[in-house]
Amino acid sequence: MTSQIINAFKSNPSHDELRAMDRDLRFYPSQVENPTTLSAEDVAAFNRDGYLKGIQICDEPEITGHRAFFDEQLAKAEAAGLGSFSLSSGHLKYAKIYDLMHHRKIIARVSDLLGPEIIGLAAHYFCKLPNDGTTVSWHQDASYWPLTPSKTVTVWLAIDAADLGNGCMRFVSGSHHAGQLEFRASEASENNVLNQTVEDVEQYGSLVDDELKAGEISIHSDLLLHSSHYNESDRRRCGLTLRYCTPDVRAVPGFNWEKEGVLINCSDPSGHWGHPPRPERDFEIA
Ligand SMILES: O=C(O)CCC(=O)C(=O)O
Repeated sequence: MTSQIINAFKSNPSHDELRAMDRDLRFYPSQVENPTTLSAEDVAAFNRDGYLKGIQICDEPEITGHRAFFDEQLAKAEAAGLGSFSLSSGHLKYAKIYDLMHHRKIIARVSDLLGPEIIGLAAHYFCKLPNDGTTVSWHQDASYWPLTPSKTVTVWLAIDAADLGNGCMRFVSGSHHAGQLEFRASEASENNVLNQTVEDVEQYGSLVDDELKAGEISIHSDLLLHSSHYNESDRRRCGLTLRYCTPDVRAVPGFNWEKEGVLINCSDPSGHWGHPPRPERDFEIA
């Protein structure tokens, strides 16, 4: 079974390409003064710690529907010989994920951090099967992405409940203030589904477990150090990552990331973002 990630348009830069890129990778605190759904304390906590967690978005019937949808897509991916991490660029392939990216309650929270005008950038399932041995090594998202400046947040929607036993995410609180950190190529023994590893992360802050009930989200800054350990349980751990940035962010040419950005509550006079439409029919895995 391959863990190949199937994007729509974009490609992922190599470590050398990333190191050669001129990007502004420093934390831009949220400037939102009158949040509507988060509290002013939540916004201050996000600026201080780099994350928020335990925000309920979907009730039981709603998340059960999203889980059933994922079950179906996972079965098709597995039948095609693909792994549980392969379902990427989901907002361009499935109307259900495009609609989730536009979910009223999610957009309200993200707008309380980024401001009312946002770009829906990416949607990717991170699904650890029971005891599947995969990990996600310590990293900063901004390090991987050909984007500048670093004004992107990730919403991680728990499709299944996530806890320490099945490999929930862990954060290093406050590490987003440290700027971009040196990383090395991950070793095969790490079983990392990605490919960067930052060492000695405890020096940047205290570790926090991102335990979530199904239907809850966490939101983290693209500069926050995070990871997740093996799923040592007999329960699946699936989360849908939804990435959002402000419209002034630019995708570095050559990797087509701009083609996947959807305008949400904004126009784009510069024509930078591709603004792909809501998919009319579901993507068929070949
Ligand atoms: O789901 C995980 O374990 C890691 C997800 C992650 O690295 C991310 O959302 O950036």
